Amino acid sequence: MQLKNDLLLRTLRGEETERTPVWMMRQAGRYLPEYMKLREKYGFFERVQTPELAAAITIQPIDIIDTDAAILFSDILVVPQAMGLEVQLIESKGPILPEPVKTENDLKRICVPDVNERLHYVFEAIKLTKKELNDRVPLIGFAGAPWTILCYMVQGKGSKTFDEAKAFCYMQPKLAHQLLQMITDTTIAYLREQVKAGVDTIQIFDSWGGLLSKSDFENISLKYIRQIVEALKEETLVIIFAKGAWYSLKEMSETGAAGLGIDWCIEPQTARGFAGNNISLQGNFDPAKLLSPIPQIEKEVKQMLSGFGKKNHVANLGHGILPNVPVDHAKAFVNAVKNMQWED
Ligand code: 1CP
Repeated sequence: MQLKNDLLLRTLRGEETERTPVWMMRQAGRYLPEYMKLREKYGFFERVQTPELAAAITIQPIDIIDTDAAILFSDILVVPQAMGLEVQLIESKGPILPEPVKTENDLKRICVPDVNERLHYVFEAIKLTKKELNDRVPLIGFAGAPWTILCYMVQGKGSKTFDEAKAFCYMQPKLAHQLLQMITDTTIAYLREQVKAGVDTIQIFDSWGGLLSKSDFENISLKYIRQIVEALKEETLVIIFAKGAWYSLKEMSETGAAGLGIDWCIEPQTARGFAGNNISLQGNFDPAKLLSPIPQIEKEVKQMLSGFGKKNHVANLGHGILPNVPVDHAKAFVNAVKNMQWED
């Protein structure tokens, strides 16, 4: 079936489009009252593992905010869960992995699973979402980058620095690379099945990539992201979002990815200079700026779009939307992108 709105896919292919496509990272989530209603009734993993609930939550922002793409409601932590680690989600506190990986013995507790056995609910949610979206907009699948997944598997919880995860990589490099390779192999199989189930494009979230120096990012993160892109680039369009890792945009642009996400700490022109002209850039509105008055949002969206130019840009935030953003501010952001008047 032909998508009614394929602006995102055409932009990622490098084609010229009528206007800039727009979606928001974490657009299915806590700032939406409709999400909060389901959150009161069902636990986090119940929402993730029940295809009907995951599909309904995925489609909420399409109905309410009218973004140009849907992103599957799931979480990057379903991968460590499928590999054999317990993952809990504590309300308003975030994820906890009570038995993190610290030693060689711990590594024996985890495996590269059969994704069809352990993550079938994701593929069912994708099929159902595609059906219910009825070709309105493309569906984005995703996974965490191996380094970001290792952060949680080793640290056992969220962190500002992920110092224990870093120490694990620096002090036990052989073990760290074994773990990174296991995550990579699982992720490749997982994303392949997402594509088979019907996602139109995929994003790799390396939320903690920017915590590493350039050389560590290359060795611990990009090396594995490259394997994932290599394995999938013939089958789908791949977006890499490595938050804060602006210093490696050039190297990321050479992986075969179709798009690169950037955050608000780099200017569009500077990012373009690093990434070259043959790739789309995605971003980079400061999520906290959605808290400012609507006229201010509208003004800054115009500035952002002018900075990126008409072609090869997917408008987005520079990281996930915050839970305290008013819904009409999120709408104003999306509408400002849609209503952009270019002066030729
Ligand atoms: O209702 C709740 O309180 C749960 C909050 C929540 C939500 C809505 C979590 C727990 N995960 C999600 C969904 C989610 N997670 C999506 C859905 C699709 C979307 O609308 O975008 C996606 C893409 C993710 C990906 C994810 N999970 C990332 C990468 C993106 C990012 O924001 O950097 C990360 C780092 C996670 C881990 C995670 N899961 C949940 C939380 C609160 C966190 C972050 C924990 C931390 O701060 O370390």
